[in-house]
Formats: sequence, C-alpha cells, structure tokens
Amino acid sequence: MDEDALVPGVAPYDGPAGGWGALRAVAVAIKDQMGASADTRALLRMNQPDGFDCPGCAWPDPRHTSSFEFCENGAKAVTWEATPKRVDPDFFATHSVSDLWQWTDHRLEDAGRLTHPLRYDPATDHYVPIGWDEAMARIGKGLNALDHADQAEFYCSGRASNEAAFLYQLFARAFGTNNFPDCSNMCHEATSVGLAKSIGLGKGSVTLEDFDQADAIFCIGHNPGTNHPRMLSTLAAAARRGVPIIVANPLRERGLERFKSPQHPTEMLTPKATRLASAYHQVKVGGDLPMLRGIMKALLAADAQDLAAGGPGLLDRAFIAEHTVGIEALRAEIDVQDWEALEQGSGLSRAAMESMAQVYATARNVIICYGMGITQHRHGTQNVQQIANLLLMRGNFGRPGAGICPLRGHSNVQGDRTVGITELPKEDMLARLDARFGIASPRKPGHSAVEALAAMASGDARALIALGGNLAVAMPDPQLCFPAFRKLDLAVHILTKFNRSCLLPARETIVLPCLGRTELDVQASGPQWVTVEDSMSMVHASRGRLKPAAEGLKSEPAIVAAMARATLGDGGIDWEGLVADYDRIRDAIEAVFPDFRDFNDRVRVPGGFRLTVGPAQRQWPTPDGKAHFLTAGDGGAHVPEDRLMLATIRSHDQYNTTIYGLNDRYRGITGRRDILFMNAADMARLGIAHGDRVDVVAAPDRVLAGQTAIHHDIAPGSVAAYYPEANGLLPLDGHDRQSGTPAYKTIPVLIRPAA
Ligand SMILES: Nc1nc2c(c(=O)[nH]1)N[C@H]1C(S)=C(S)[C@@H](COP(=O)(O)OP(=O)(O)OC[C@H]3O[C@@H](n4cnc5c(=O)[nH]c(N)nc54)[C@H](O)[C@@H]3O)O[C@H]1N2
Ligand SMILES: Nc1nc2c(c(=O)[nH]1)N[C@H]1C(S)=C(S)[C@@H](COP(=O)(O)OP(=O)(O)OC[C@H]3O[C@@H](n4cnc5c(=O)[nH]c(N)nc54)[C@H](O)[C@@H]3O)O[C@H]1N2
Ligand SMILES: [Mo]
Repeated sequence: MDEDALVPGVAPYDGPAGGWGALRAVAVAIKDQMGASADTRALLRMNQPDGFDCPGCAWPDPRHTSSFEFCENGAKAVTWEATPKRVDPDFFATHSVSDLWQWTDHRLEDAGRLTHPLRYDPATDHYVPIGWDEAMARIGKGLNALDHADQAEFYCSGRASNEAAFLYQLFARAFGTNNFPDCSNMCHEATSVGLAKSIGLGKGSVTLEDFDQADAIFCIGHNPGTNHPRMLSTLAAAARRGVPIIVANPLRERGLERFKSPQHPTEMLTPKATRLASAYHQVKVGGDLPMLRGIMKALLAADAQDLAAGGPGLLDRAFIAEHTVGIEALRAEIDVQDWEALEQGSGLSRAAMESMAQVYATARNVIICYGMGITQHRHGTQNVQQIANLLLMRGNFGRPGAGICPLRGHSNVQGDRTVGITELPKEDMLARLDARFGIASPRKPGHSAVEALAAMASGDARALIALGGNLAVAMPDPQLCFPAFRKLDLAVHILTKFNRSCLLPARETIVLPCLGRTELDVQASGPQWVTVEDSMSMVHASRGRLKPAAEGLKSEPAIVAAMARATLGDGGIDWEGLVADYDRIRDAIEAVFPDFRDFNDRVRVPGGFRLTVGPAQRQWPTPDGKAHFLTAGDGGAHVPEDRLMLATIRSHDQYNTTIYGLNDRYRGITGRRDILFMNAADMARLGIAHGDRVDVVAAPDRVLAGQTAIHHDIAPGSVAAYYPEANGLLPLDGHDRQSGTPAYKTIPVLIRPAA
C-alpha cells in the first residue's frame, strides 16, 4: 500500500517473527538498560534448572534441554530489572509528585530501580526516604486504625513467588479479611470460573510434551509472538511436522504467521522461516461465541451425516456417555442457531466455520490454546466454556496430544492462586490454614479487583496493600479509579520500580522497594530460592544470583513478614522463623495444600514436579464427578449498527503497564502509540483516510482523543488500540457478570474526526 509511507512511524512489516529483528531488539535493550558494562550473565541463567524463572510469561520451559531458550521479551523483562539506573532519594528530592505525574509511563519506569523505602510527604508533595522500621510501624498503625479488617484490600500481581504469596494470604487472613483483588481477576478469571464448572479445574490440562503429539492446534485470541515468544518454538516444531495450526484472531499477527527461530542456524542464515498458521480466520472482535457455536454446529451436522451413512459418527460417544453430562441441552441450543446470525456475529463465513470443524474432526488429538482475546469480554466465561464443549465432544481430554491450554499471563499468576490468593477460598483450605497456624480465618468472601475498586471508590475500603503491580493503571475506568486511590487512608506499594499507582497518594502512602527475581536473596539461614508454577501446573525452583539493586532491599517474603509483625504483633505466628529459611514456608504450604506433598524434596529435583490436574487423567473434580457441557444462553456481543467493536491490545514493546519502548515491530509501528488500527473498508465507509486524526468515543464522557487511524489487516467492524491508554473507554461496571473479568476487548465505540 503506497499511502502507508505517508504516516510517520507506520510502515508494513514484512519479516517473520523472531529472526534478526529479535536479536537486534535484545542488543538494544541490553545497551539501553544495562549500559556498556552490561552483566549479561543473568540472561544466560534464565530458565535454567539452577537459574531463575523468566519473569516474562508463564509458558513452561522444556524440561530436558539445557540450552538457553532465547526470547526477546524475556530479555527485555530481565534487562529492565537488572538495569543500573536508580530512582534514589536524590531523584525524589528533585522531582515532586505533581512533576512526575506529567511523565509518561515509559519514562517513569525507565528511570530505574527503587532503592529506599519512601513515604509521601503531603506538605512538600515529595516522596522522602524513611527507615524500614518506621515504614513498618506506620503500616501497622494504619491497618490497626481501621474499623474492621474488610476495609483493607490486599492486591497481588502475578510475579510474587509461591512463598511470598503464601505468607501474604496468611497475613491478610490472620488480620481478618479475604479481600484479595489480584491480577487474575483482570486476566484469566473467566478461565478459573468457567473451566471449574466445565471440567472441575480452572487451569489448563496439557503439558508441553502434549504439543509433540497433537494432530491439530487451534490458537484463539492470543498473540504469542509478543506475549509468549517461547511458544513459537513449540508451534514451529508442530508446523514442521505438518500439524495444522488454525488461528482465530481479528488482527493478522505476524507471530502467528511466520517464525524464524534465532536458535535455528539454517533459518537465521537463509531467507527461510517456518510457516505457522495453516489457516487464519479473522473473527470479529467479540465474535468468538458465534464462531465456536458455528464450529460445533458444523461438527454436529457432519456427525449426523456420518451416522446416516452407516459410519460411527464423529463424536466420541463412549467418552461422552462415561464422562459427561449436558450434551442434549447444548445440542438443543446449537440446533436453533441459524447460520446467517452466526456468520453475522462472528464475521466469518459458514464455509470458514465448517472448515475449522473439518480440521477439528479429522485430527485425532487436538489442543486448543487461548488468551485474552477469549477471556476479556462480557461473555468471557461462556467463551471459555464453549472451547471446553468443543474439546469434550471428541474426548479431547486426558490423552496424550489433546487438551485445553489457557495462556497465562504473569510468570506466577497461576501459582499465586494455587497457594491461596483468592477472594473465594475453599473451606477445607481455610480449616487447614487455621489448624496449622492457630488462627481463625474469616469465612466471608472477599473482594475481587473490580469489587475492590468499587469499595475504594465508595469509601467502604480505606487501605490498600499492593504486592507488586500497577493496579490503578491496569484497571479500567481511570476516571473512577484514580480518585478512589486518592481517597484512601493508607496505601502501600511493594515494588521494584516506581509507577503511576504511587502518584495517587493516600493520606499515608508508603513505597517499599523489593528484590527482583534475578537477585540474590539472603536470609538468616543463608541464600534462599523460591518456587513458581507455570501455565501447565509445573512447580519448579527459581534462584536469583545478581547483586541486589541497592543495599538494604528486602525480599517480598521478608517485607510481608515484617508488615505482619508490625500489624499483628509477635506471639502468634513465628514470622521471623518462616522467613529465616524458606524451606519452612514450603513446609507450611504443604501442610495447607496436600497436593504439595514432599514439597521440599520434589521441588529440588531439577525441573520440579506437576500438581494434580484431574482432567488430564479424565478425573473431573466437579460436584457430580462429571465433565459438563454448558450452554451459553444469549451470549455474544451486540454491537449497535453505528458502532465498531474495540479491543485493547499490548504492543510488542510493553509488559502490561510497563512500556519498554514505543515500537510495535510486528505490526509495523515505530516510535508511537497513539494508533487506532482500523479496517480499510470501515474507514472508507466512515470517510476516514489512512493517517487521519480521530476521536474514539465510547460514551459522551469516555473519549480517547487524538488517535491516528491507520489501515490495518483487522476484521471489518473491529478496531484496536493500545492498553493502558484506552482504559478510560471502559467503565468499571463493564465486565463479565460471572467472573468479573473486565471487558477490555468488548468496547463498542464511535469513531469521529478529531475535535
Ligand atoms: N511481552 C509481553 N509478554 C506478556 C505480557 C505483556 O504485556 N508483554 N503480558 C502478560 C500477561 S499478564 C498476559 S495476560 C498475557 C497476554 O497475552 P495475550 O492473551 O496474547 O494478550 P493480548 O495482547 O491482550 O491479546 C491477544 C490477542 O487477542 C486478539 N483479540 C482481541 N480481541 C479478540 C477477540 O474478540 N477474539 C479473538 N479471538 N481475539 C481477539 C488480539 O488481536 C491479540 O492478538 O501475556 C503475558 N506476557
Ligand atoms: N485495557 C486493558 N487493560 C488491561 C489488560 C488489557 O489487555 N487491556 N490486561 C490486564 C491484565 S491481563 C493484567 S495481568 C493486568 C496487569 O496488572 P499488574 O500486574 O497490576 O501490572 P503490571 O504492569 O504487570 O505491574 C508492573 C509493576 O510491577 C512491579 N514489579 C515488577 N517486578 C516485580 C517484582 O518482582 N516484585 C514486585 N513486588 N513488583 C514488581 C514494577 O514496579 C512495575 O511497575 O492489567 C490488566 N489491564
Ligand atoms: Mo494478565
């Protein structure tokens, strides 16, 4: 397209994912963040049995290789943590909070690592250094000043280790609340809620080895080239075996089309790249439910035909009879869908959905992978459940090469949930926790992320402790959330880097700097290591080795224990003893979660161990012991005629709210983020030219102003813009009713010429 050259920073990217571009990007990240004297040894320790777990994503590591698994975005995550840049007391003496508010998110985190505990001084509008003891005393005082424990919210982002997260939930429950808003609530909550009802466990069922035996792989609503780059090696290996890879995504993402492995010499030295997707279906934003229904409708029709012709049918009837309930209700729901509506709702032709069904039915073993394109919708839970339905129809659970694969986000988001970070704890877990520690955990359900923000906004919640993350910026509706932060009596941020959430001071605001994954953690008994759980329920060790960013930084477990002692006093739980030797925390985890039997022994085996995943053994931990086909009711996104459906997406140069840079290489964007990705036909219909400035309007008071609209290969009726810039378009109330997951990818908008 000639005209593409006319818009600064916008030019089609013709290369594959990976390749030299990825290597170059790593070199740039190392130089920018670490300087000339870069100690890049850290990178080589990443995902090694004796090294640290990459903080980039939750994709598992191949167990039997010892070769360095190369990943551009893992390298960015590590260099941003291992950077020599610092925000020290001088920095905060120079810059007031109002001054820093003007900085972009990119500049804020690029400024470097936190070095000292800080307190906000409202008199001067500056953060000032304070000692650890004083910080803890202020936190204890603030929490004890509340009328009751449920006025406190304990946020957890998904980087925290199992050990830190376990202590954190113990502290909050000993204090008296189940208020655990966490990043799962914004991410895969639709999976936790949806799959728990379908197959009894809100986690994936496959292992990495299953990908070697799959006969077809579906990739729905995820972008691995950017968000799970190590997955591309797995997909490429499958593609080289001739396995069909069927993609459903409104945007044509290069990381799903072609990959040149930086570890593959012939690919790197020749123009050759591995083709990934064998078919690419550009489903409409919000159109997955009708698409999945269409696939199932086509499968059921083909099954009936086969039976009529005297064949055995395409459904796994033995499996369905033995293991499931509910197929008749689902069949009835699908029977009444008419093709025209399914085509209209999904944006795909009947033939396309039939072809997906055909690939599905022809393959013996199928894996379906999915990400935020499925979960972050008003009907996220139903979406997830329709994927499970499709797999159940042909018994694609509990045999090698088959199953469901939700792509988790943060590197330990799944583990944090496993060890108790949940607002809806199970009674048996609470009973064991109480018995082990002699406490009386609250039984009242706590707040999820959306509920926590609503409580902060209404004044019902008065304190927030945040173990990692950037909650204010991650949540929808900054119009409501930013003032809600400012209303708090107490806010505590435990972070490696200073971020915008710290710029919304409460009456008392404390920022505590912590060690990162890559750093050496020494406690009373010597050097410590922690454990994490990946997307595939593998638990393994992670050991930091780098010198800490500053003297006196504390580990997350040590900070949590110190807050607990300052709040609850000595006498009850032996916080100091637990932190002195993390083996003791692991023993306590084992006491509360029987699945961690012999935890300290099993996790010392290189590669670790797998937690029980019932559905992988055809065991369904549902109330009736069966897997459930579930109907979706009137699910599906209804878009008013004049509106387009907007999805918020990540660029290649960002990690959630951490903006590494302004490029989005695979989408052809350089040096800017003010982009609205649009379909050329929609633009023509609306009279908008490539490069025009537009306003994106979700409601009169929800406008993302001054975006540059560009032609992009995106499904008609769909538009996309970057997160977090676009978060103001979504109200806090815009979420999946079943799981509370914000509908970050179902935002109906009008596009107007910029005012
Ligand atoms: N480098 C890097 N890695 C990361 C992260 C990061 O920000 N940067 N974040 C981490 C976290 S916390 C998470 S949760 C994961 C997120 O990883 P992903 O799940 O890949 O997240 P997104 O980039 O939000 O969206 C994924 C894809 O969904 C598509 N999509 C949008 N709307 C729809 C729809 O309606 N239907 C379908 N089928 N597709 C749709 C978009 O085009 C996009 O390609 O990655 C983790 N890894
Ligand atoms: N519009 C829109 N909004 C979204 C999404 C979307 O797709 N669209 N995605 C949502 C999703 S999936 C998620 S998971 C959330 C992310 O929400 P969060 O998890 O809250 O946000 P992050 O940006 O990952 O957190 C970044 C901060 O983590 C801190 N940090 C980094 N490493 C460590 C560490 O080792 N320890 C500690 N204590 N702190 C550390 C740094 O100080 C950094 O500033 O955002 C959600 N928001
Ligand atoms: Mo996430």
